[in-house]
Formats: sequence, C-alpha cells, structure tokens
Amino acid sequence: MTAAPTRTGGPTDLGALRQLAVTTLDANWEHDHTVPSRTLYPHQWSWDSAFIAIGLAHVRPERAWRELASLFRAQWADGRVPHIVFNPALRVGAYFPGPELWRSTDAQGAPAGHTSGLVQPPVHALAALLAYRRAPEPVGLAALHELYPALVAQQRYLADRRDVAGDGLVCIVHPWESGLDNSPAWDDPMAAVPAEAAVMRAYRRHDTAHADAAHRPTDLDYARYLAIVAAYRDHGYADRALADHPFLVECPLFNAAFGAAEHALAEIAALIGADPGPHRVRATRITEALVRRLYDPATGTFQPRDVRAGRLLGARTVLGLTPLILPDLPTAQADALVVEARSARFGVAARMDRPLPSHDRTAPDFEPLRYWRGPSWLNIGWLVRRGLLAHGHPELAAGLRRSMIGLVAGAGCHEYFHPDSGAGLGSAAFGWTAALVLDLLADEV
Ligand code: 9WN
Repeated sequence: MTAAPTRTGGPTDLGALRQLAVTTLDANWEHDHTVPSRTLYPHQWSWDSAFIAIGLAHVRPERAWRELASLFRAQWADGRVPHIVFNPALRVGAYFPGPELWRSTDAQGAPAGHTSGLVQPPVHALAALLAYRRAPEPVGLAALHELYPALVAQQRYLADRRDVAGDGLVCIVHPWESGLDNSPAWDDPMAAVPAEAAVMRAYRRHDTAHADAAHRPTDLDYARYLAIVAAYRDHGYADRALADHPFLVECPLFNAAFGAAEHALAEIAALIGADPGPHRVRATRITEALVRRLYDPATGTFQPRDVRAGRLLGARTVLGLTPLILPDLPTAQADALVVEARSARFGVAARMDRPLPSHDRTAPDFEPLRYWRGPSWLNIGWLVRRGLLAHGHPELAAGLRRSMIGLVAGAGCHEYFHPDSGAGLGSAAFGWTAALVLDLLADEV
C-alpha cells in the first residue's frame, strides 16, 4: 500500500497517519461524545457521531458505544434524532445558530436539553453494526440490545412522519438535513425560498470567524437556512402541516441511508434474537421506491426530487452515486452509477489522479473551494467505496481508498480537500476524517 506524496501538513508514513487520526479523535473527545471540530462545530452532530463511532471502534471501542448512546439520549419522543445536540457547558455564541434560535425545549416531545429540530442521514444503524463487527466484546452485544429500539424508532419517525409525498421515500425539510448543506443540488428549491441576505446583519455568523468566508455558504444561503428553520420551528417542528413548508426534497443519499439502515437493522435483529424479517421487507420497498422515484434513465444517475415543484432536480452531484451502498440496488442502476462514477464528472478509477469531488467537476457551477460545491469529503468517498465493493468493483474501490488515504497523508485530518491539489480545507482537526481514515487503514484493500 502506498500513500500519495506528502503535501504540506501531512504525516510522513502510515504509522504516523494512524497516530494523527487517534490523536485528533482524542483531542475532540468531550465527556460523552466527539465534537466534529473544536472551533467550527463544538457541539455533537448526528451523522458525524455515526461516522466517528465507526473509527472509534478500532481504537477506543468503549467510546464508540458512548458516542452513539449519548446521541440517542437526545432522541425526541416521536423518534427523531436531532442533528445537533448542544453542550450546555458552552458559552452562548459558541455556534450559530445556537439553542436560542432553535428553541427546542418549547416543542412537544423534545428532550430536556437543547437540540436542533432537524435530522441528518440515518447512517447510525450501519455504524452500530460496523462498530459491533470491529469490537463485538465485551460490551458490543449489550450495546446493540440497548440501541436497537432507538434505531427502530428513528426509522419509524422517518417512515411515518416524513413520507410527505406518500411514495415510500423520506422528505428532507432543510438542506442541513442532507448533510451537504450548500450542494448545487439544492440551488433550485433554495431559490424559491423568500429571503434577503441583508437579514444576516442582525446576526453574527460563527463559521466565517473560523473559516474563510469564500469557502462557506453565502449570507443569502444563511438567510434562507434561517427562514426555513423559522417556518418549521414556528409550527412546533410538527410534521403534520408540511404541505406548505418552503423546502421539501427527496434526497438520494438520505433515502439510500434510510434503506441501508433497514439492511443493517435486519443483521442487528438477527444478532440480538429479534425478527429480521420486517426489516428486510422494508429495505426492499425502499430500494424499489428509490429506483422508481429518483433514478433518471436520461442521466443514468439518481437525482433529488423537488416535492413542491413535482420534478427531479437537474444538478449532477455526488449525491447521485450514493445509492450504490444499497446491496439490493438492481444491476442496471448499479452499472449506470459505475459509469457515472468513472466519468470525467467524478473520475473514480483504479488509479485516481484527483480526489472524488462533491459536484460534477465539468459543470459551470463547480467551485473547488466552496464547501459542498466541489471539494472532496471523506465520508462521501467512504460511502461510495462501500458501494463499489458491494457491487463487485474491488479495483475501483481500492483506487478510491488509496486516493482518500493519500489525501489525509498529504494534508492531515482536514474537514474537506481541494478537489485538484488535495490541499486541506476547513477545520484542520476534523472528527469523521480521522475516524474514517482509521477504518480505511484497517482494511487490506
Ligand atoms: C450545519 C458538522 C456538520 C456536518 C454537516 C456539514 C456542516 C453544519 C454547518 O457541519 O453543517 O449542520 O454549520 O455548516 O455540512 O454535514 O454534519 O460537522
């Protein structure tokens, strides 16, 4: 195994790389969870914790279970797992928007501590299963027993409350729920959200104090993010009246995670003596719905659906590749996604000359420095690599793995990376980058 040539700031060999990853996770550990970043994101984030648990299972297995347990302690009565769990010990203004904007404790069924009211892709059942496989004993099985009902409730919330179109898929109500906040995928539905950048004069953004504003979402993006949060919050985060909500989208990644969670729950159920059957049935239905509603034969990839406008969204982002993680994705769609992944848009190859970008690198709105509009992210590469393995493409998976390890070896545990040079961008000590590189290093290929 060879790592890419060292770029500024990276460790010199794979032992040092592993050590850097462990040190990063240790430094970000905060009493019962890991912060994504001490500076930019000092609270607990939902899908970050799942990815982080996967890495912790290799080196600090007991913390992997504590990470998931602390997140699920903040689960709402309706089953939603909030995308941010606020640490009450931090000062007001440690992150924007903070608890004073979310006002979760006014909402019915919210926990006593402050959280957001949104969710993120449900990758937690998969994380719990992988953590168990890496570290089954002594606490693994007991932890699965504890988590299982909460993971089932998380899925039930999504299936019962968020299937706004009634087509078997989950609707996200905010770009933050996708995890790919300012992806070009959301440009069209965001343009329809009435807001003015000037409203941001009334607030102090925390992110641009810690990262280059040119790499972050714009003020107009933030004005719209706040308007959508206000609409949801002012209805008590209830999902009954969503027909009038300003942002309603079916995201391929979110729904692929939703299906992958049922596959993982089937395996967890079998391990703890519960019935895997219903999970298998639900997994099959989700994959069928995803193919029926989000696969676009014209582009050969999955596109998000704007539920308000009643049409598929056109941007070809990396979100479209992620249904590969579904083991039961039909061969026709899996083959088409491999063609898309290998195309000049994404450049996946057995020997990659550049990292996997978050957006079509041939598109006119590709922005190599701006967050989810071009830069390369380890969590997405990690998911796509799993998908390539699941669908019989070990050489491509190995190429992607080498590329990802090369990125961290070259630049350190950055939040994201320049999609041409591989230079590190965003937070320099990012939780899921550290965790997932540990997971990649532990595999042979
Ligand atoms: C808003 C924590 C989170 C990630 C998201 C990423 C970013 C937050 C922000 O950071 O989002 O949730 O303030 O930009 O987009 O995927 O979970 O790392």
